[in-house]
Amino acid sequence: MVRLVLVLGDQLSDTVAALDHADKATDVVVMAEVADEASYVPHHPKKIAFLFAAMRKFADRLQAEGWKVRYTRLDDPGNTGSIVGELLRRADETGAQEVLATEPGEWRLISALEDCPIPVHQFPDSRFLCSHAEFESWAADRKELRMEWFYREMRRKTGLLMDGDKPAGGKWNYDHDNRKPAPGDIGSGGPMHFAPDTQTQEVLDLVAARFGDNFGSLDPFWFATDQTQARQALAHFIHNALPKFGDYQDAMLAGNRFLYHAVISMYLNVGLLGWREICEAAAEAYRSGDAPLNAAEGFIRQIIGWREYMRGIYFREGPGYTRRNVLNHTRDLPAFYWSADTDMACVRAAVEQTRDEAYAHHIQRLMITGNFALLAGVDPAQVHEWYLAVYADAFEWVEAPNVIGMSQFADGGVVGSKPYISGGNYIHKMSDYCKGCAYSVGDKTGDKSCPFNSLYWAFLDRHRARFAKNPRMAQMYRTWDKMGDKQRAYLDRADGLLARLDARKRV
Ligand code: FAD
Ligand code: DLZ
Ligand code: SF4
Repeated sequence: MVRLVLVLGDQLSDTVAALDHADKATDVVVMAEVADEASYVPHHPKKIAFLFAAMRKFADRLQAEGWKVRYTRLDDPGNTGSIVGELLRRADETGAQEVLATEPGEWRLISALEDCPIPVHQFPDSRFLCSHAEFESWAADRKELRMEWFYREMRRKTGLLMDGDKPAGGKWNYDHDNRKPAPGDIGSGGPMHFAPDTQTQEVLDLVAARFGDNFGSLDPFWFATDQTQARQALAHFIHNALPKFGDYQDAMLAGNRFLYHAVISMYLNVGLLGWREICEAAAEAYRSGDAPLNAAEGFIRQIIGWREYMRGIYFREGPGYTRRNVLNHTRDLPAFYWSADTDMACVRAAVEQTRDEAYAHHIQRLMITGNFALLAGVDPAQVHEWYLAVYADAFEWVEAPNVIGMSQFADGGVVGSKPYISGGNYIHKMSDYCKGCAYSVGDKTGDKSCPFNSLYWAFLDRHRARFAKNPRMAQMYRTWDKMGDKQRAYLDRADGLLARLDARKRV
C-alpha cells in the first residue's frame, strides 16, 4: 500500500525520521512550498528563498537516489496553500491512506497534522542529541533548570572534549577566558558566500515577485542551499574563525557584521548540517592544535548545550509558551524594528544588518534589540513574531525559548534566572556603536542621554516586587537605592522616552 512521506522545509536531512521509516520502492515523498508556511509571519525574503531553494535541491537529490517525489512549487496551479491540503491532494492522486511524518518544530503544525483527515504518524525527530523523554527525565526532579548542568550531561553522553570521565583541560566551561571586547582592527573575513545558481535564481525571482514587500533585502543572496555547500561553509568557519570564536563571542563592531561567528544556524536548523559533524569538526580542530580549548569548548557548548536545552524547554513547556507574559508588558513593538529609523546607533545597526542579511549574532539579538524591547516593556508576543519573521534560522522550537525565555523573561525564569538587561555602558564596552550615536552613553538623564541608561533603572524600579529578592540582582537594587534625588531624573527621562515611543515620535 502506498504511503505518503512528508518532508518539511526544515527537515532536509538524509537521516530524517520519516524517510528512515519509509520504503523507497512504494512510498511517495511529499514536499510543498505553501502560502500558509510562507506567511504565518512576514518572513524575511532571504529566509523564504533559502528554504525554497534548499527544498528544491533536496527533492532533486531524493529523486536521483530513487525516491518517488511529488513536489509542489508555490506557483503550481493546483497548490492548495497548506501542508495538510497538499497531503490530501497527493493522497487523492496516489490512493495513499497513511502519512509518515517527522515531528515538526512547531506546535501549530503538530496539531494541524494531528487533525489531518487521513492518519499521520509523527515520528520523533532523531536529528537531535536529546529526545523529549530524556530531557523530561533530566528535568523532572529538579527545582530549577540550568543549562550548565544539562550541558555537562551532554558532554558525558557524546564524549566531546572529554578525557575519560573528566572534561578536557580540567574545566567544563571556559567562558572566563571568553567575551573580550573586539579591537577595532579585527581581521575576520566573515562567512563563505555562494553565488546563486540557475535553480536558486529562479526561486529568487519567485520570492521577489511574491514577497518583495516583506521586510528584508533579497540581494545579495549568498547562502549555501545544499549539503555540499553547507559543509564548505562549515569548513571555512572552522579554519578561519573558530580559533577566535571564544575571545570575541560577545563583541560587536559597526564595520564587521559577523566577527568570528559561524553563521551556520540556518544550515543546521533545516538539516543541511548535523550537530555531530559540526561538533566533531570543532573538537578535531582543538585536538590538532588549530583552535584553542576556550574556542572549541565555547562553540560546542552553544550546540550541544544551549541549542538542545532550548528545544527541551520549548517542548516541555507546551503550546501556550509563546503567549507567556509574566511581566505584563503591553507596549507595541516600535516601528523602527521594521525600518531602522532610530537615532540609537546600536539598534539602527542591528536592524539594518537584520534587514540586509536575515542574520544578527547572539549579542545583537540579546543585548541590543532584545534588551531594548524588554526595557521598554514591549508585548513579548510581538517581539516573538518579529524574531520569528526576520532571521533565516528562526523556527519556533529554538526562537521562542530564546525570545520569550532568555531575552524577554516572559516565562518568569524558566530559561534564565534573571533578565538579560543592561544600560548603555555594557554596549559601549562591547562595541564601537556609541561613538557614532546621536545619544551620549556617558549622559545618564539629559535630553541626549543614552535611552538604555534611564530605561534600565526605570525597568528595575517598575519590577521591584519581582526582582529585588533575587540574589543575582540585589546589588543593582542597592545601587538604585543609593541614588536618592537622582532617581527622579532617571524616571522622568524614561517616562519621556516611553511617551515618545507611544506617540510614535522619533527615538
Ligand atoms: P554562533 O554564535 O557561531 O554559535 C554556533 C551555533 O550555536 C549556532 O549556529 C547555533 O546553532 C548554536 N547556538 C548558539 N546560541 C544558541 C542559543 N541561544 N540557542 C540555540 N542555539 C544556539 N538561534 C536560532 O538558531 N534560531 C533562532 O530563531 C534564534 N533566535 C534567537 C533570538 C534571540 C532573542 C536570541 C538572544 C538568540 C536567538 N538564537 C536563535 C540563538 C543565537 O543567537 C543564534 O543561534 C546564533 O546567533 C546563530 O548564529 P551563528 O550560527 O553565527 O552562531
Ligand atoms: C519556514 C517555512 C517556509 C517559509 N515555507 C515552508 C514551505 O513552504 N513548506 C514547508 O514545508 N516548510 C516551510 N517552512 C518551514 C515550516 O514552517 C517549518 O517546518 C515549521 O515551522 C516547523 O518548524
Ligand atoms: Fe546605543 Fe546608547 Fe551607545 Fe547610542 S549611546 S549606541 S543608544 S548604547
